[in-house]
This record gives sequence, C-alpha cells and structure tokens, in this order.
Amino acid sequence: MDKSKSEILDQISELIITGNYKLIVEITQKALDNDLSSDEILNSGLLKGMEIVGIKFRDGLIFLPEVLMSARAFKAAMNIIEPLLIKDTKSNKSGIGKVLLGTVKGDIHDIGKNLVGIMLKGNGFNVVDIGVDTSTEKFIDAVDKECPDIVGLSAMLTTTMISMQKTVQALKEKFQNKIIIVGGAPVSQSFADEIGANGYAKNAIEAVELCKKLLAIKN
Ligand code: B1M
Repeated sequence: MDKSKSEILDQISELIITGNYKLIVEITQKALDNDLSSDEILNSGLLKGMEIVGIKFRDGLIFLPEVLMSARAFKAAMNIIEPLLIKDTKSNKSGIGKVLLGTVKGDIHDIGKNLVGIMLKGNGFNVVDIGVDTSTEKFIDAVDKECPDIVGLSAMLTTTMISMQKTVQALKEKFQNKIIIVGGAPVSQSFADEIGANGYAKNAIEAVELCKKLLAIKN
C-alpha cells in the first residue's frame, strides 16, 4: 500500500481515538476517493482506532464521554461505508435465511452487533435488529412475530453475560428447535457451550460463516 493511503487510514484511526465525528466523514470519503476499499477503511482504520480507544479506556487514560464521542465518530464513518460493505460482499443469493439480532438486557453496546448485521445482509441474509438492552420477553415476542431461522445475541460486558444466559435458556425452552448464536468481546465458545447456544462467533465474518453452516445443517 502506498504511503498516502496508509496515512489516510492512520488519520481515520486517529479521528476515532479523538472522537472527531465531523472530520471523519470527510476523511472517510477522501479514503474512498483514493481507492481504499470499505474493507480496508473498516479494518485498518475504524476498528484499529476503536481497539486503541478500548485500551485507553481500560487503562484510565480516557473516560466515558470520550468513548461516546469515539462511538459517534465510528457510526458517522459507518454510515458512509455501510452500503459499500453490503455491495462488496453481496452474494447472488438473497433471503438465504432470516436472522434476528439483539444486544442483551443491561447492555447498550451496539457497534459490534450492527457490524454483524451489515455483514449478514451483505451475504444475503434478511436481518431483523431489535436493538440494545433487550429483555428476554422482547426477544421471545420478536421471535414469535418474526419467525427467524437464527437468533443472535450480543453481549459486551462480563456483567451482562448472565442476561445472555437467561435469555438463551428461555428461548431454548419456548422454541425447542430455534438456532441460537452468541457473540461479543467477553463471550467464548466454552461459554456458548455452557449456556446451550448452538454456536459462537468471534467476529462479524465468523458470524456469517457460522450462520451459513448452521442453516446448511438444519436444511
Ligand atoms: Co464500553 N466497555 N462500557 N462503551 N466499550 C467495553 C466493552 C470495555 C471492554 C472497555 C474496557 O474496559 N476496555 C468494558 C467492558 C469490561 C468488561 O465487562 N469486561 C466496557 C465498560 C466497562 C463499559 C461501561 C460499564 C462503562 C461505565 O459506564 N463505567 C458502560 C456500560 C454501558 C452499558 O452497556 N450498560 C460502557 C459504555 C460504552 C459506550 C456507550 C460509551 C460505548 C458504546 C457505544 C455503542 O456501542 N453504541 C462503549 C464502547 C465504544 C466500548 C469499547 C471501547 C468499544 C466497543 C466496540 O464498539 N468495539 C469497548 C472496548 C473493547 O471492546 N475493546 C468497551 C468495536 C466493535 C466492532 O467490536 O463490539 O467487540 P465488538 O464486536 C465484534 C465482536 O465482539 C463480535 O463481532 C463484532 C464485529 O467484529 N460480536 C459478535 C459482537 N456481537 C456479536 C454477536 C454475534 C457474533 C459476533 O452473534 C450474534
């Protein structure tokens, strides 16, 4: 990659870290105009920046208002690249399955869940997103109404892993054959196994592969 392209990506990371939700719109557009792909912008710009935000927050170098600004900047840039991410990955098939997504009760993190939704859409899945801080009852009602093939739960806090467990158990009791997948930073394959989920994905790309695999087994 030439120097000017990597400089633009570094600038995008920096704008995430500083939470500059206005300038990032301009620079993300500049990145596209300079032939950087939506994938490169996401992985080597936005996610790289957000990883540093997480480390600085953990180490007490920045505080919640700064993290909120970073999240706002992330979403502003995503608004620009989302249609391209969907187009870049769009398969010929559409409607290959329906996935209902939500972040569990007590948890308002949604950037990762949204990214999972975007990648699933890009790969031909119909996605119904029921948002954040989602109670077990809301998941159950939505599954009743939407009849998805797969239900996906996201949790980003160790404290909300318990909500995930409760909701998975309730969904399993009410809908015996429903496929349930889980993900989020503190979640692991062993936790997924422990709570009776059908699958775990580490990131959005793995979530797409997992959904395809689980649907193929079902059909
Ligand atoms: Co919060 N936060 N946060 N935060 N936040 C974390 C998660 C934390 C790790 C930061 C840290 O300490 N280093 C820490 C959790 C510690 C822990 O529990 N172990 C933390 C904390 C403590 C908190 C608060 C409690 C802080 C406070 O109030 N004192 C608070 C909780 C609020 C609540 O939910 N009740 C809080 C609040 C916030 C903001 C609102 C400011 C903001 C969220 C904004 C938003 O989402 N709209 C925020 C942010 C931005 C973060 C960090 C910095 C970044 C998260 C993110 O968006 N990453 C985060 C640090 C970190 O994770 N390193 C942190 C980018 C995103 C693309 O990645 O979300 O991991 P991620 O998603 C990935 C995978 O996890 C996976 O695929 C995604 C895409 O590849 N995945 C799935 C996610 N869901 C999936 C579902 C699937 C499959 C895969 O299937 C269904």
